[in-house]
Amino acid sequence: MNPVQIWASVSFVLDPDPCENFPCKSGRKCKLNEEMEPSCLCQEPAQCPSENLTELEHVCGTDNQTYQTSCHLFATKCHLEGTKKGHRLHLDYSGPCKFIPPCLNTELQQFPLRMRDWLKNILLQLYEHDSVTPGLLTAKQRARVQKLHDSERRLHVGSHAVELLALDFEKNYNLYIYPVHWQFAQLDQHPTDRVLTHSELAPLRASLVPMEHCTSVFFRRCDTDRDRLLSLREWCQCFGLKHGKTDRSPDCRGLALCFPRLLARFNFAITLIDESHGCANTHNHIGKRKRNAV
Ligand SMILES: [Ca+2]
Ligand SMILES: [Ca+2]
Repeated sequence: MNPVQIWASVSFVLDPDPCENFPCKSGRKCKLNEEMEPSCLCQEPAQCPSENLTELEHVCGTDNQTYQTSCHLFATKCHLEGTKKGHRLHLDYSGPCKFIPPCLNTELQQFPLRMRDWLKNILLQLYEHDSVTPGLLTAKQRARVQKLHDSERRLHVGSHAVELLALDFEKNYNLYIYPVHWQFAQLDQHPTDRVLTHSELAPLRASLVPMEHCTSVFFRRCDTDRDRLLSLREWCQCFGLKHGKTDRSPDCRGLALCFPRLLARFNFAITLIDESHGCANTHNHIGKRKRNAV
């Protein structure tokens, strides 16, 4: 190799791709212009991965159209930028579009009861997996969940009538505080400011809507000041936590990566946590859905 070749190969090593550390919003890809400067341009939907897809990767848009993947949806949205249609197009929920039945008032009242219990069970599952594969929880989180895990009073995982869930919340109120705060912290990461934007809430909402038809109405009602943001206070009030218990700092950790793969139904829970993100795969049958509970 002559000196010029050596210089050229060294330069190549020293000059990383400018696009490498140039993040783009969903639906856009980094491209270099003639001056070799990076910028984010709309991705072509046809260039999104489209082989070996399963229904799990399909998403339903707010235009009630099924898109092969979220990449296809956001690429389409990007190309519609500046139009009313583009402004209104969002990811509504995971999976192909389907009929979502209206949420009855009785169902809406029961929703937080079942969701609180589900959050508690998700944390307990993480705790058990963390005992086998450490790293899922921080030491502080582990200490908090251990109290919950070791509590003799706690309602064990199972299929419970809403009346029992309500009674348990009254009796063991303190056991539900941390799971509610923990879930908020998982979502509040872009940025971590004690407020959830539509896109921060999306991983939870999009996964739950196809299985829990009250999800959208529930979160819409939580936003009591109607500023399209969910503050920690609104979140806690929505889950029935008392005033004065909503200012404790949630214990935050980067488990958000796991979250988009987490699918669950409150009374018949399945969690799928992608191993590629450093989490374990979990399948847990929490209990059959009680027909009289919905
Ligand atoms: Ca936030
Ligand atoms: Ca609000």
